[in-house]
Amino acid sequence: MANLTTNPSILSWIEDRKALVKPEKVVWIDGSKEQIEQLRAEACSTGELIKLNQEKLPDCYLHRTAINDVARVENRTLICTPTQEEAGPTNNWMAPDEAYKMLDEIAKDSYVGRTMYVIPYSMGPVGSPLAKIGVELTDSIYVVLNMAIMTRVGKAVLDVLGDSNDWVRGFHAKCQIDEEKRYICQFPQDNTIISVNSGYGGNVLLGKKCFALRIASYLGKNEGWMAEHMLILGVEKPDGETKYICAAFPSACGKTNLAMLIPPEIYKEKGYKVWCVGDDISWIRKGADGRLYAINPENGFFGVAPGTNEKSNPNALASTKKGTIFTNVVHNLDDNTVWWEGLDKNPPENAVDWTGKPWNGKTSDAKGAHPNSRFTAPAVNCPCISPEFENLNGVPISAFVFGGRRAKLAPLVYQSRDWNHGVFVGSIMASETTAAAAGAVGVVRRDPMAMLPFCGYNMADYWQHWIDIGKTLDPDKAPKIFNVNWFRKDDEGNFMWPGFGDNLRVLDWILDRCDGKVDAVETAIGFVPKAEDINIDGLEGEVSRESLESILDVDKELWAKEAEGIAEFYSKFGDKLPETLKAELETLKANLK
Ligand code: OXD
Ligand code: MN
Repeated sequence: MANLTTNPSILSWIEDRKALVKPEKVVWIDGSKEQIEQLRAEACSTGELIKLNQEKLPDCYLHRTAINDVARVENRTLICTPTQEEAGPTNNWMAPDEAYKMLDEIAKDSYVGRTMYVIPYSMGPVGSPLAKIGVELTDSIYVVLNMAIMTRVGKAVLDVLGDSNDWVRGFHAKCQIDEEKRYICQFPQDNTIISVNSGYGGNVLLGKKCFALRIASYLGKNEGWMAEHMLILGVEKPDGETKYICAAFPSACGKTNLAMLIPPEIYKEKGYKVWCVGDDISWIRKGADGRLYAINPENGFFGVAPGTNEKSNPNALASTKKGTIFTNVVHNLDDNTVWWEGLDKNPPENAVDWTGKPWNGKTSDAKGAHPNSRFTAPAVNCPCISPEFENLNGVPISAFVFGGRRAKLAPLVYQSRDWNHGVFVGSIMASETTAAAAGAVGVVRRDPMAMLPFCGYNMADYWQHWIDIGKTLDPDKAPKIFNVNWFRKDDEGNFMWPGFGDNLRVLDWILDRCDGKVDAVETAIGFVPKAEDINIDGLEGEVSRESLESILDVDKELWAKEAEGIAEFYSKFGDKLPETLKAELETLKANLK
């Protein structure tokens, strides 16, 4: 097949990889429907994909990964920088020379008898000044078809790149799917990602976490922009004006649900609408007017299936009805569709579980879908996809929202005093572990800006970058920074806030604060709403004024303990910890006295 480009840096890199892995042939992904269709057919012929009921789920397919290959592997994800200090205390590190040598030995000859697919892709709308280009080499059709949903692929991308060397190299080899030799390596200084021995999404769709967060965060530091683990949503008010919010949450805190939320009835009646620009990643840059603008670099949703249903997230569910690849869910043999725990109360009896074994949902105690089973769905399918989704310049951001799962400590919402205090609020983000993940439940895991596994360089330098970006912004134009906690519990262990669509009530207060339309109470940790300013009309029986007051309170004793935990976490960073954050911690401690 003819090369799709004459770009010398791409061609020489492909030659270099070919010499190492020795593919039988090379196929360039041109982005055409015909080629995608032909690859789907080929994957079905080998069993890599199963074609689902084309009447109920047009262009939808099912894939099962190896049983030992079902999630991102943080302990085998390495940042390969010349010194360990550049990677910092929160990343796994290996020196680049050593890592390249190890990876070359693992990947050597691994494509023998196989095809090398060359995927040119754009993160962000093709041609956007905020977009970046990558090329991923892979021996997996599953990867090609997922990348074709999650990113913009094909010839148009290469035409934009021309002969430039400004692109990210991504090399993936399935090898033997050997857990002991599985590595996901980022080389920030070389714009390079190498992933071996996995076939699972987060490890192998190299545009997502590897490029759009780990490599991009490093590029952003050097080029004066930001790559963040944040959803982007627009809230359209009854007057027709839409304001945009970027929000960061650790996993299992409902990011996709918030990004696509359905307004409560009383808000719908007033004319509020919520628009989804992105559910996972934001790339953010200062615009000509001095405000920060964000794009979603992705083109699809790689969402967790279990728990997604008509109530929790009808927009996500609707997004999966065509052109979607399901991974590790239940295959319903009666009508050749899919099912997962939490979809409905009607599990199929004649089915196959995620491991490929016969499964009866009525009699089996074992789960049919893997807890981390996924859908890869095109963003355009989403009923509330923002009309600005393809806007080359992104959307202007009014507020940054951080959040975590804290049963007692953090109030429903609070606002930072200013930008630097907001950076502090992001840096102390933490979430209590849930039963969904292995290990103890209720243990606090620090996850600054939800970037713990995704920051491509020293987290202390990343915080300094946030502080430096703030210095370039006029305070009137800088997004205001907030923290939310949907997960406060009463002494009996019941959630005190309904969450889901009702979270719009909190976003509404946040946007009113941005507009200077509503007052707040200054506390030791920042500005907290007056209970009467959170609209609870229509929540009768769920939230009383008193319980709202109690989820807005700031318990100084608990916060004093928290301050000790923050100091301990900060101590990991030694001298690198920005002075600004040290000072913010001292201010917090003083405020609590
Ligand atoms: C994801 C994650 O899959 O954050 O988005 O793990
Ligand atoms: Mn994520």
